[in-house]
This record gives sequence, C-alpha cells and structure tokens, in this order.
Amino acid sequence: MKLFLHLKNIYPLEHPSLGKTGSKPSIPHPPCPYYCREMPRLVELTRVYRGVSRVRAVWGTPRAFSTGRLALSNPQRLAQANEVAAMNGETVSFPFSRSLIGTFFQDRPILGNPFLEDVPLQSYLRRHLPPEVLNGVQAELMSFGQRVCNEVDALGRQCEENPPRLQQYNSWGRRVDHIVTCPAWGQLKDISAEEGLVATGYERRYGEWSRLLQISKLYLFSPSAGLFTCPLAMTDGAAKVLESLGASGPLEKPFERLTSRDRKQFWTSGQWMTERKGGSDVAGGTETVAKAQPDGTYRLYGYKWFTSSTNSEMSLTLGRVVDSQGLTTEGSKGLSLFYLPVRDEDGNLNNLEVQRLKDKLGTRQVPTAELLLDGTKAYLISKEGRGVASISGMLTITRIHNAISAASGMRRIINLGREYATKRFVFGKYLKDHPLHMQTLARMEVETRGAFLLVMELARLLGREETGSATELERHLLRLLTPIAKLYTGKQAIAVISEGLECFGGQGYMEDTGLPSMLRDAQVLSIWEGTTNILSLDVLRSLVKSQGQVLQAFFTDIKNKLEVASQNPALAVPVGALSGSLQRLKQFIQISMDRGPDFMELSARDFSYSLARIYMGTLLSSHAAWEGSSSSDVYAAQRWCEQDLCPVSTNEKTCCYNKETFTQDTALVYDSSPQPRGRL
Ligand code: UCC
Repeated sequence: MKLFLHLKNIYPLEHPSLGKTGSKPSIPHPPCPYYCREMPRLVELTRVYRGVSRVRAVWGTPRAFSTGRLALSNPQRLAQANEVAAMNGETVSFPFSRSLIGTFFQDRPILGNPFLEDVPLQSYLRRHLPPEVLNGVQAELMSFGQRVCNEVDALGRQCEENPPRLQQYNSWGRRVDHIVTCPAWGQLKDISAEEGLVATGYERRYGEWSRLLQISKLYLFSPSAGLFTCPLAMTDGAAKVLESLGASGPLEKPFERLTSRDRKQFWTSGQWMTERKGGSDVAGGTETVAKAQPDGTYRLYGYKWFTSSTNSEMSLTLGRVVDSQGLTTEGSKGLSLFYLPVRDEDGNLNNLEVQRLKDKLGTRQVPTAELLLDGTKAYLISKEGRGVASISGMLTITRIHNAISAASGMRRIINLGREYATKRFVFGKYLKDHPLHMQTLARMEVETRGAFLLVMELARLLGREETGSATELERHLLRLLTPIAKLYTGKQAIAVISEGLECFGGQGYMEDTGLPSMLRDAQVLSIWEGTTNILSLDVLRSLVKSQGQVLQAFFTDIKNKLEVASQNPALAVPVGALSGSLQRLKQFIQISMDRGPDFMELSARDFSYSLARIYMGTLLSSHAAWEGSSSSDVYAAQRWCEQDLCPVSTNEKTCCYNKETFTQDTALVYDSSPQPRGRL
C-alpha cells in the first residue's frame, strides 16, 4: 500500500502504465522523467550495471521535480538516502534502473491516409478527370485511403510476419500439398474483391477513366498490402487475356470470378511461365508438353520453376502441343496458351504437385512454388503456336502493376521519411530543419514524381485503349511505354527505398519497424516480369514490330507536350534541356541505323533509360505547365532535367557500343581470374 501511494506520486494519473487512476501498474514501467510530476526525496546509488543505475530511495514528502533529471552526485544526500531506505527496507527504480532501458523513446513515423497525404495524386486527378467523374473518384479514394491506413496496413504486416508454409502430407501420410497462408492473406483477398481492385478495370463504370481509378486504388493499396498485389497483378492480367479472347465457353466462368466483387466468388489467377531452362528465355526453355484428350481438353506434363501465388484458383500457362507422331515444335512457334483450374470440382489438386515453396530474399508473404504438372487438365485458349503473343496481354498488365508497386513504394517511404523528419531531433534541431537531409528527401521526391506521372499516363492510355477511344498514336505509346516504365521504375524504387531506409538511421535497418521488408520487396521489381535487360530488348521488339511507329509516336507526343510547356517562362530551362536531349536521341537513332542489330542490342539499356528520362521529364514539365500546378511542380521539373537525359548519346560518344567493347568488357570482368567454365 505504501509503495502504491508513492507510485501515485511518481506517475501522473494519466500515465499509460496505470490501468486506471490509482490502481497498481499492470505492466512494470520505469518512472520516466517526462511523466514525473513529483519525485522521492533521497536516493542512493547501489550499483551500476551496463550503465544502468539501481537506486534505493526513501519515500518522504514528495517534492516538485522540474528538470526531469536526477542529481545523484551529492554524496551526503546519497548517504541519507541509504539510511532511510535501509530503515524502510524499500527499493525503487529510477530512470535507467528498474526498466534497464532508459527513458527516451523515439516516436515512430505514423502512416496517415495515403490519399490525403498525396498531393501529386490529387493534383493529377484534378487536372485530368472531368468534374462529374472527379467527385466520385475523389470520394472513393478518400474512403479507401482511410481503409488502407486503418485496416490494410496491419493485415499486410501480419502477412510479412506469418509467411506461408507448405503442408505436404496430412497426419496419416497422405500427400495433400496444402499451402497454408495466414488469415490476413484471406482478408486481403476479401478486401480486394469488395473494393473492386480488379473489377473496377472491367466494369468500366467511369468509361475510359475506370483504369485510372483502379490504378489509383492499387497505388494506395500496394505499399500496405503484404504483396497481395502480386496475385492481383496476375488476376488482372489473366482477366485481360480472357476478355480479349471473348470470355466465352470454358472461359466465361473464370472471367466472372476474376472480376467479381463478391468475396465468395472472387478468384485470383497464377501466371506459370517460368521453367528451369526458361526464365527470360521462355521460347527456348519451356519443356511442358500438352497432350490432346478426346473431350477436347489437354493434359499438361512439365515442371514449373517459379509459380507465384500458387494458392490461386486458376492459372494461365504455356506448353507445347504434342502432335499425332508424339513430336513438339521447338521455339516460340511451338508454344500455346492454356487455362487451367488449380483444383477439380471435388477440391483436389488438378494432377499437380507442389514440390516446395521458394526461399526468397523478399516477397516472403507470397507463396511461390515449384510445381510438377502430371497430367493437369487444361484448356487450350490460344491458337496453336500463338502462346507468347497471346500471353503478352497479361505481361502488359503485370508490368504496369509492377510500375505501380514501384512508384507507390517510393511514395510510401518518402511519406514516412518526411513525417519522421518532423519528430526526429538531432544536433539541436529536427531532421526537417537540416538542409542536407531535406536535399536528400527532395531528390527522392523528384524521382517519385517522375515515376508516378509515368504510371498515371499508362493508366490513362490503357483506359482509352480498352474503351476504344485511343488514337493510333496512343496505342503505340502504350506499347512502348509499358516496358520502359517497368524497367525504369523498378530500378528507381530500389534506389529510392534504399535511400529512404537511411532516413531512419539504424531504425531503418531493424526488421520490426517494417521498413527493411520494403527494400527486400522492391528488389524483385527489376527481376520478375522480365529483368531490366529483357525489358530493354522488349523496347527494341516494339520498335521492330511497329516498324518504328512507336518511336514516331514518342517524338510527336513529346513535341506537342513541350510546345505547351514552353509557354511558361519558368520552364524554359527544363524544356530546353528536353528539346536538346530529344535532338541527341534522334541523332543516335540515325547513327544506329547504319550500325546493325549488335550495336542496338548493346545500347538497348541506355537507350531505354534515355527514353524513360526524356519522357518522365516531359510529363513533369507538362504537369508543371498546367494552370493548377504549384511552384513545387515547376521545381520538380527543373530538378529532373538537370540530369543526363540522354545517356545513350553520351555513351555513344565514348564508343561504348562498338564491337571491341564486348571483348574489353569480358576481359575486365574476368581479368586475371580463370577462364569462365560455365559453372559456379
Ligand atoms: O511469372 C512470373 C512471376 C509472376 C509474378 C507476377 C507478379 C507481378 C506483380 C507486380 C506487382 C506486385 S515472372 C515470369 C515473367 N517472365 C517474363 O516476363 C518473360 C520474360 N521474357 C520475355 O519477355 C521474352 O522476351 C519473351 C518471352 C516475350 C520472348 O519470347 P519470344 O517468343 O522469343 O518473342 P517473339 O518471338 O519476339 O514474340 C512472339 C510474339 C510476337 O508477336 P507476332 O508473332 O505477332 O509477331 C511479339 O510481337 O509475341 C509478341 N510479343 C509481345 N506483344 C512479345 N512480347 C510482347 C509484348 N511485351 N507485348 C506485345
């Protein structure tokens, strides 16, 4: 009782460790100087352990404790403390004593409603959406943003903390191959259905603007969603393919499921493209064969090396149809596209075995598995030999989703970092008052705005294409900008999120802050759905296939946008830099025409980076030229255009793409090490 009374003196009535006023603290909590109103009179230092003081004290007349620091240095007072404490036989703790952990606690960064905190997103929507659409879209994003903050964020965290596991056998030894995910994974699926995170793109409630709404929602959802965005990306991609094939016959039901808002009906889809020899080289490495059945279906036999979100209800996959002689066609021309349900009507796996779950650097929330297809029932949904071309619609969508994840991850780390900068006090002031720190955040912000505008442009173009309102120029732009956005934003996200972690010092490296997983999960963005180099080659593919029309569209669109932007004198420098870079790019293209395919291939990455930087700079300038823009929009455009906007031209000047370069690169990489033997 005595101790209790004294504790009342130490803790203010509202101290968090007091269950209710005057009750005993339920959780031992240090008397903290920042909470103390009154302190005991005398103290004695009894031992010091790891810098932590244990003290004995006398509970006498409490006195006001104003400084928040204990003075233990007066030996006379310590001696008195010792005496009285011995008489009372009481021991209490002081700061750095009972708790052993000190008294200062840094406040964590707080996540607010991501829509309300996102000025560029709000500004973009105001600029582009017609008023009657804008009101509805804003209201939906506002309420969804709150849901992300209140509900989704915690669920995503649970998925990170409780990764999926494979239960291969049941208790009685029967093979079950059950992928066990945490309840939060299922809840995220339900939320995805309810919120129409796929459906919105196909219901087309807002016509050509529906994709913009859907992608804005995904953009808010993604950094909190514990990678449930992965199955959503593939689901969206599969829906796109099924819709383009007419969604009839055996495809009708799956299409309805993929685009359902009913949580009980909603399905997700996998995308099983990668085999052991495959990866990037899908055409050369796909070994799966498909045997026709009398009922018109097929049986698939093969081994899929990476299958993401393997507990989806269906999948699209590639295989080679076996002809009547038992032979298959090699290469891309032998590949066909199949739809398959993962389970049969009785709920049993469709003649497939989950061999193991992958042990990955990041995306640990997602069950990624190796699968054996052993007579899996499937439906041929493309023309025979048109598998790659048919699945490319899915690739377009998943690559756009990839860019959404990249841009939104960057936005999230900046929002947390800038919030933290208002509460982290170092070297006598808050982080936000340190110019060098703000320079770092501002550079991250410029990158993020560039990525964001490119993603939104893709969403706008996709919506127009799907509603038949896109011009030919816009269709070409969509084809070209998709791989560019995927490859460039993936790299940006890794760099910006890595920088963002540094904004929290050591805390950014601590697992339980949730920050490191952002970096781990970003690392995949430049790998899956085509690596940076593969996507650079896809940029070249789009040039060749369209006979240069995609580039023509690129130049025309930029010219139009810069003409408008040049009306604003504040944008003279960025517009000048962009026009100059565009000229250099044209000269490079001229040069490359005489040099042949090897030259183009070696320059493909720098070429794609040049297109990305010039286009993002144009979007930033164009947005800054809009009458509703802010001075920050102008500043962002200016900063963006200070970098080398056309690295492919710069590097061409140093003969970077000549034939000899390959020899020199190889010599440099292997230098005096043993000759490559083709194995590690
Ligand atoms: O599955 C994976 C993980 C799933 C997780 C997804 C989550 C995403 C989440 C994001 C947010 C969280 S990863 C596996 C992904 N694999 C890839 O991306 C494969 C990378 N490799 C390529 O992209 C290759 O370059 C291939 C497979 C496209 C190359 O195949 P081919 O057969 O050698 O290519 P071809 O012969 O050049 O093209 C065949 C046809 C052509 O059409 P036609 O015959 O009419 O001329 C091409 O124009 O396909 C067409 N085509 C395309 N069309 C090829 N690529 C495209 C394209 N990108 N767009 C339109």
